Amino acid sequence: MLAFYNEHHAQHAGRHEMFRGELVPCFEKPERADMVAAEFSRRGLGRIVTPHGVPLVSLERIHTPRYLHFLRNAWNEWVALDPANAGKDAFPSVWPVRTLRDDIEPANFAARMGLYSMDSGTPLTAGTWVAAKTGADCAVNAAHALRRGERSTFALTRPPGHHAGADFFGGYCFLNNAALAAQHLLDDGLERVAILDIDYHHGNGTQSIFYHRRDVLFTSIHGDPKVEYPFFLGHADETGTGAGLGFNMNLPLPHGASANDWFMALESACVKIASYAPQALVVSLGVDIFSGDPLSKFAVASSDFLRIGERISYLGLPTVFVMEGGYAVSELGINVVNVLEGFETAA
Ligand code: SP5
Ligand code: ZN
Repeated sequence: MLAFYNEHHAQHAGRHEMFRGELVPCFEKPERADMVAAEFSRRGLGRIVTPHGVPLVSLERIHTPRYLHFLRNAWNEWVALDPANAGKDAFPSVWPVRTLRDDIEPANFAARMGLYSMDSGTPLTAGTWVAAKTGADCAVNAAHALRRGERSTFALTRPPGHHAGADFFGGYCFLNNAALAAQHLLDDGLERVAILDIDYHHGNGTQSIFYHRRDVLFTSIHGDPKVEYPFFLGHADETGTGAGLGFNMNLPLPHGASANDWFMALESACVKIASYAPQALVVSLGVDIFSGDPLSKFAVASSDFLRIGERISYLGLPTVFVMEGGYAVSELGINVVNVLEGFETAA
């Protein structure tokens, strides 16, 4: 399996995130990718290569130009407000919720932070743009390599991507790597691509990007949004709209769901994917479903991740794995690479 990795991910290193009225250390940190790269190499699963930089027009296939413009310049604007800001992470504090207008872009920086975000748990830092862009490069390169004949590829990226929408960041995500990979596969000639999102949190950004489309099937297994982040999307009755009706499947599970509950949901997702007959699969590979994860409440064991990879492999599809969440850092490499090894062994 060919893996794409860029050391610039480490330039996105938030100091803190907002949680229950306090700033706590970020869960989403550079060591995460280092752990996965080390384990991938240790098991000899394949080569790790540096991606080529993709043009901004590739990102504009998924993200709006005004959002990309904002993201690229946000840190400079933040520091321009006050040179002392260079030592602090930037957070949003005001949002255009129902009844407020989001069609006029404010001049004020804090207002634009709110316009282009969904939560206060996602710090924007000096290196955020570079890290997110080189991460997106990994995802697009991984999709491209699949079209050149690889059976499976791995975008070893952070920050993650599946909460990011066409024009907003949040949930530690800035650019939607899985959506960019899926779109690249379509732009390179495929007609139907399926996405399987196994991160503990619903991939609200990915769902929203493809909700009205039938050329991408989105399937997701996640904590029930009645009790879990991102709270405002991910219910079972969200099945797509317009031409996209029937091409979105959510499988929410309650807190405390067992590995068996989870594998039953995976079976439903795989049946749906097989019936769609896609030409390729993109897996949003979050391993925060792990029993030891500090953010989540499912009970999937490290050894179960091998079985997850096996089941995905039986779909028999060219597959791009894109790294998402997973915050039990010392087990992160083992859990992610177990999925990849299970896939490769069954292939
Ligand atoms: C990609 C991804 O997995 N994003 C997850 C974003 C979750 N943000 C909400 C975090 C809530 C923090 N809860 C702290 C619990 C400490 N015991
Ligand atoms: Zn997650």
